[in-house]
Amino acid sequence: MILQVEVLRDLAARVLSEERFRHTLGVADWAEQLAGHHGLDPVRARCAGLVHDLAKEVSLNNQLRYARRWNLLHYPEDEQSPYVLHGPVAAYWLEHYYGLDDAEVLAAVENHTLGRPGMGPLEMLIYSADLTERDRDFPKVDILRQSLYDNLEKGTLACVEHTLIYLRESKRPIHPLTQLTFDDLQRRLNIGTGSKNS
Ligand code: DGI
Ligand code: FE
Ligand code: FE
Repeated sequence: MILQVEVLRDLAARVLSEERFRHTLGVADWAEQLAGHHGLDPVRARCAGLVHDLAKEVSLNNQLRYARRWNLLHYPEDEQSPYVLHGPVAAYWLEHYYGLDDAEVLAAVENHTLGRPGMGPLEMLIYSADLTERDRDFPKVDILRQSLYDNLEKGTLACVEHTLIYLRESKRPIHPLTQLTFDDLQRRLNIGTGSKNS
């Protein structure tokens, strides 16, 4: 499949509820805008935004079934919190059933919920745009938006930190990848600053 905005938009419109599609357009617009600002490819950013939640409305049972069949389970937490699986399931689906062959877009879809250590710019962009698109409304969201505009890496670190705090406060289990992503971004940002923590 060629990376074509119209095709992916139609696919998302067909698969998703109205509400989820609206969120999807919010992520696509914001990711595209941030990409342009930071010198990244806006078309890839828009495409990844359009399909990031493609598997979100598949029942959790079926997500688990697909994840088992396609060997997408890597941590015990994946089965304990199966709502973290919709990114990997969507990426597998897009690659193997729709022939999407853009590795960066696939990785951005795969890792948009938990991140991973060593995230590339498009992965950071989609992870962060997902949390801060125009319909998201929580006290710190404008600070996160500004931070992402100023510096994508620092802004993403702030987004992961926000997720960690939210999970702790709501007493939900923290997936190891979320913590690893946070540690990795912190370490990367410390390199070259002379910090003794690096
Ligand atoms: O699919 P969206 O709702 O647009 O957003 P998302 O893909 O970021 O999923 C958000 C959900 O994922 C939200 O309920 C919090 C959850 N989540 C993110 N990181 C972790 C997590 N849940 C657990 N248990 N552990 C995590 O580390
Ligand atoms: Fe999602
Ligand atoms: Fe989303």
